Amino acid sequence: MSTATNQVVKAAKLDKELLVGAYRMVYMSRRVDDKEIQLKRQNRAFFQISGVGHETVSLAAALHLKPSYDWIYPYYRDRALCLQLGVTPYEMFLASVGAKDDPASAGRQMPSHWGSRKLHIVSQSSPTGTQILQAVGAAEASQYFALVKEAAELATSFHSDEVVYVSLGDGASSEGEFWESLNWACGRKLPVLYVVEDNGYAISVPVDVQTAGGSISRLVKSFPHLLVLECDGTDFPASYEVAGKAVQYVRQRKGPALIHAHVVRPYSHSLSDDERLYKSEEVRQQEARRDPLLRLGNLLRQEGLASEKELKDVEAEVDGEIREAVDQALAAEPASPDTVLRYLYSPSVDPTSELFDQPPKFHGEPKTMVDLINAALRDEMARDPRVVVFGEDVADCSHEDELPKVKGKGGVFKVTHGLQRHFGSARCYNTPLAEASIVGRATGMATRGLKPVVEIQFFDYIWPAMLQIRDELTTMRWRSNNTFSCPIVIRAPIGGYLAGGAIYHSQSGESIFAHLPGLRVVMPATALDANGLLRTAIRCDDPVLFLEPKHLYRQTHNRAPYPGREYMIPFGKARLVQEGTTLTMVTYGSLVHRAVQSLKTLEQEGIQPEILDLRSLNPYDWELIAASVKKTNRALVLHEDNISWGYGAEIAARIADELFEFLDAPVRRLAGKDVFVPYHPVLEDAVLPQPADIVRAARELAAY
Ligand SMILES: Cc1ncc(C[n+]2csc(CCOP(=O)(O)OP(=O)(O)O)c2C)c(N)n1
Repeated sequence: MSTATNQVVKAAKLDKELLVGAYRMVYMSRRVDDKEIQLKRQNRAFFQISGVGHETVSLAAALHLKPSYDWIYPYYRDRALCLQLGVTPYEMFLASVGAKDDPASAGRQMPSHWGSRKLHIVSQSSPTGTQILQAVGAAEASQYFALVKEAAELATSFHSDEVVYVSLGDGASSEGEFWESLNWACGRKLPVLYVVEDNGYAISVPVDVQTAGGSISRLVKSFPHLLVLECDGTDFPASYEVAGKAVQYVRQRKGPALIHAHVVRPYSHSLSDDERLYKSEEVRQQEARRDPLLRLGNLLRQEGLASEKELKDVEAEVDGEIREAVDQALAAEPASPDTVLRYLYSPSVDPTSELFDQPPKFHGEPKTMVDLINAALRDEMARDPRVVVFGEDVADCSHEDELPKVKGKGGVFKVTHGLQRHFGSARCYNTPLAEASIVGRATGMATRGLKPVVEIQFFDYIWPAMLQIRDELTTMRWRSNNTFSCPIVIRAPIGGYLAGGAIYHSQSGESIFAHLPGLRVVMPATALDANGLLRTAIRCDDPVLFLEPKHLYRQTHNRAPYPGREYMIPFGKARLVQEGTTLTMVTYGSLVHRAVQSLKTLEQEGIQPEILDLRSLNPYDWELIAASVKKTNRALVLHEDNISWGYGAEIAARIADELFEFLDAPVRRLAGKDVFVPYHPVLEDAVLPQPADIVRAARELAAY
């Protein structure tokens, strides 16, 4: 043991009880890994990734955190942290074998993908680094609860000195989301404790190749308010001391802290990896000498804090506990195959139900879609203090001292205008130009019971948030077997027909999102529907992508008077725009009005189309589609998005499949061409479907 460590032991008054307890935990963590490796080799577990080499720093952090009080976003190496916080070896083995009673996921996720509602360990996924922005969101929720007392009163758990822990590997610190998270956490002085567990490798990539200069702590030192501490994470006393300082700094609300802990990874990356392929024997032996279990045992013996016998007794006791836990887990029932579809959506709040079918109580003059979306946001923010609005440019004016002197921005389309002025800067604010950050943080906030309604400025720029949407937002409830959820609303202006929008301000792409299980996708075509559907989106318990065809924002043809504070439209209910007998047009968004524009010509030719506006794309109103096609025997699916692999392909396939015997003609589709929306209006017109194209397609179908 080094003299430095010796001094730390003395200075920190690390007593025997603490150190022997730590040894017990590190040993337990190690043996659970060893046992799981054995189970994998016996084909009774199906994956293994270990926490070996990371145990002491992980444990040291846990010893300073409070279970069921602080919020924890660990990564897969944090077995020792989870054990210390209260996850049992039995529960870990339930995850190894994929048992029905596995509290983390009921057999849906790989082992070491931690999750415990009771202990505030938020369900973890596999993408490296996605947990970081969510942790920052959870810390932002903490700050929000401190500012908005009425929201705090509704929180399931809030403590003014709580800490949000998040860990990651050295490799994950290369993800852009890590840097986005630091920018906001430091800018807002959020209570986040980052632990970078640097084992020198990301699978086979060494840290000097991974990170400029080879040291993440050196790179982050200039972030304001960030306490940066570095330690040997295989040295328990050193790790314990550093973790104590960092947790205290965060509890005292001085800002976020980051511990850069140097650890080792002697068991290869996972059981699917063999590190001998890229690490020499010499390097491996150097690492083996830093084994945290070995070091802690040596410290105890050398300091005379525990005899060989005492340590052996501890080990024997743990071995017995593990044997019992594994036997029990092996006897546990696997999850039943008929549960696989369970918990994609909220089991308690059904947005397709009558509860969400509330009639309008009109008053005032007709208003545009922008006005009525704004009205719904105002109503919902007034109704529930947990509704919070953020995004790029959504506030009126970030600098509050300037606010009385200006009219206010309120979004590039003015949809959120006046919300900051009315509800205050805590409830409507601008955030950095970083879409993953917007969605990732919102996800973390929603996990803590807030209802973020965030704006992606243009649908064309939703892609940086795609990993958060596809791998986090949509999976959270399902992967945690309904123990965590994140019902946020993402509003995004979408589509073309505005002229001049070109490739990056006019695209559609809803089918990509409708394809994702776990996400509700809505696209209104009128001001009234936008108002009623947004209220449903905010009050429902599922994540919703709320797509606003921006071309329709200020059109006079779709205006309506304000329908009152309780007006709601259930999801999955189409609107019958026009009754007809010749053919059924199934459409939504900007093509609804274009379909209506085709009516005059078609009716002159004796063709009477029935027009359905789907309004919500997932779920969608199959009942009304089927009833209409059974009546008209012909179907034309219309949308603005590219035709190939588009939303219409699914609808057309289902009509062909389930209504074949009712059809007198093939199911036809008319949609945007398979190319990007160009800048010049003549070119844009050539790409997007026009009323004349609809007339032609309907005429051909009627004549078939
Ligand atoms: C976004 C993403 N890219 C790639 C992977 C595959 N992958 C899993 S772990 C890993 C290396 C992670 O290294 P590091 O962050 O240093 O953590 P360590 O495993 O070394 O503790 C990679 C590339 C992934 N899970 N997620």
